[in-house]
Amino acid sequence: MSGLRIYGIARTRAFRALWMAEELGLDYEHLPIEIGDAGARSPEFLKINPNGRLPFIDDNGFVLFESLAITLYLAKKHSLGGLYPSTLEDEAKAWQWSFWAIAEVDRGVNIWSLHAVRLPAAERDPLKRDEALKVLAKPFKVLDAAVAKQDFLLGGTFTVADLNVAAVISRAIDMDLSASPNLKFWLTRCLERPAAREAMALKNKADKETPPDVIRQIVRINRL
Ligand SMILES: N[C@@H](CCC(=O)N[C@@H](CS)C(=O)NCC(=O)O)C(=O)O
Repeated sequence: MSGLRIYGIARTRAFRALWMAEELGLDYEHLPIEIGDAGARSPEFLKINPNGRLPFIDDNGFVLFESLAITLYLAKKHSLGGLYPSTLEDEAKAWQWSFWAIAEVDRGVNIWSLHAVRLPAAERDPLKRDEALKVLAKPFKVLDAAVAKQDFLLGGTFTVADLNVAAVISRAIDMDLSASPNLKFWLTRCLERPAAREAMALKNKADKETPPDVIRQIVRINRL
């Protein structure tokens, strides 16, 4: 065992950390705890992550929260010059795309997936779904252009920049992406990687096993 523990059921943003751990071939422990009072907000886990949110990791006593900080940390620790760029400029680009994903598309994709796919059909709000699509249209054009002439965000090879952005928008794979064909091919390329498939299998299983009340709780807690 590498001493790395990843906390959070794979349906949550823990998926991002799991995908990275799989890319790196790490021998990690996955603790698939739930959101809310029975899980991340219980006194036991609030002691580790006072935010009460998922994911967080404990890497041999080093605790870290924020999903994309976790992926950047793991990539730099285990794959400097590989998944993690070795030049100052490419490192900055990886941060750029990671912050961009959180700021520009994370919430929109989440709202879209809840109101297009994950909530029971009768409880989906088409206005929220359509508004999310409007919010996503411009940033998706930016991403589409970024991968129009190169296979990956930093050039010819897959890096943590691709993993972070693709993981944040992974649920958009169920969207009609015909207006962003380059984005669609790039996202498919990223999600077809063996490590992504492993993590997606965990996520899909968790999705299937999630009761509607938990989905309702997600909508309520985060006002989505
Ligand atoms: N920016 C944080 C967001 C963490 C977050 O909101 N996690 C969700 C699960 S995907 C959560 O724990 N929600 C339940 C809650 O806030 O109680 C990250 O990327 O790690």
